[in-house]
Amino acid sequence: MLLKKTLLLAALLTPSLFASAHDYQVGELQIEHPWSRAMPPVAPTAAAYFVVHNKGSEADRLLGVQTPVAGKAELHEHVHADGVMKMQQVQDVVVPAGGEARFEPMGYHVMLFNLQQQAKDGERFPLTLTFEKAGAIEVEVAVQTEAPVATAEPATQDAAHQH
Ligand SMILES: [Cu+2]
Repeated sequence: MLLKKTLLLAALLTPSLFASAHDYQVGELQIEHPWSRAMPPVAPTAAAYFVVHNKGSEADRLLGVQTPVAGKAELHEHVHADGVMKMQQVQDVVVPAGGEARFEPMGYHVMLFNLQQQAKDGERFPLTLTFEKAGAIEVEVAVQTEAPVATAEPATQDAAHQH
């Protein structure tokens, strides 16, 4: 009886506790665990995050993003201006040779506007990333309530802004 209960509990908890990391490969680039924080149904926008690793010897650039679930998708960064945090659009984001570009809370992010509807925890939606050299790749963005462990705590706010 107790065993049954334990197994059921484990089954219920598994999806959120061990949300599987997923990643994608395009050319020399690896896109690690695209995710988005679950938002209230009425929220007009959402943000998507991931890490792009570049194993190549040349820098690449993320030029743009597209998704069928939003009317508009932009590349954004957070900046300090007069002691206030705000975000603004950027035209592209460099992925240095042998390095990475991190899209994470309080840093670079993909901003989604005019959502047809908010995705729920556990759902996924497609996002196409277009790179200057590696080309385009469609990834699935996992919607979750918590930030993945790797990106949950940027060392400090300042460190998160040294892009
Ligand atoms: Cu933004």
